[in-house]
Amino acid sequence: MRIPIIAGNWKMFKTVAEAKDFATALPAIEKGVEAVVCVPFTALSSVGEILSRKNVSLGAQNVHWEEEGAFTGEISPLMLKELGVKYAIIGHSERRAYFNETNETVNLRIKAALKHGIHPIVCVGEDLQQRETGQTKAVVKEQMEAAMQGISQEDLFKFVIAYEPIWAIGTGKTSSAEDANEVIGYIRQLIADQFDQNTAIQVRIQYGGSVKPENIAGFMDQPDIDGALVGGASLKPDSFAALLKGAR
Ligand code: G2H
Repeated sequence: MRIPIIAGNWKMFKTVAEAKDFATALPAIEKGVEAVVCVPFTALSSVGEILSRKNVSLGAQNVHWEEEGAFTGEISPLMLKELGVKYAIIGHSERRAYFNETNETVNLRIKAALKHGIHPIVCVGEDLQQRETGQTKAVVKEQMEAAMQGISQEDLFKFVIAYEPIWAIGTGKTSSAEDANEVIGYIRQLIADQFDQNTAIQVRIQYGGSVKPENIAGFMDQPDIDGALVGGASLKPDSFAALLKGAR
């Protein structure tokens, strides 16, 4: 039985004061769905406790693979752990596109997160040109195989995968729920190929890309979709609460 998981990805939005306002205004989350908010690093220490009182887990948007060192501008898994971070988004398409994130560094970051008890939310997905030229499955296969490189079955259970077609991110365009389910079913097959069917049916896989309260139910109705990674619509407490309601 996979518990649905809705993760907000605030990206580079909200000052500490705004993050606290959000956390304070959010109603307590009822059972039946797991809620996560991945906030900017600056807000982690101020909102973690307020969110935990509302049954919402704290997430980060990236993590480096070393515990410390001369890596200006990066954040270490030790630092995140100290602040109570439970999840970290790894390999978001914006990191891949603008900050030279590769399948190899994604794998390194995943391993570092797991070593420190942080659950990776691993993002995969194709761009528009890849979709239009029929490469969706090949792209996702390469990303998934690299992400799972050297990962034990026990650690794979700690993964959350987010399938985010890049052309649907922040554009208002969504993949149809059926198309998203087909790719997510394929991701499950890739996990089965690497491990086994029993492992594949236990891993939670989200859809991401312009998810909002009005369309969440359609995705959640699909058999292979276990939740959503949500950007824009996670920024307001009432909208985030509505997403959680729609996912139960
Ligand atoms: C995809 C998503 C969150 P949005 O990036 O990861 O953002 O919901 O704004 O499309």
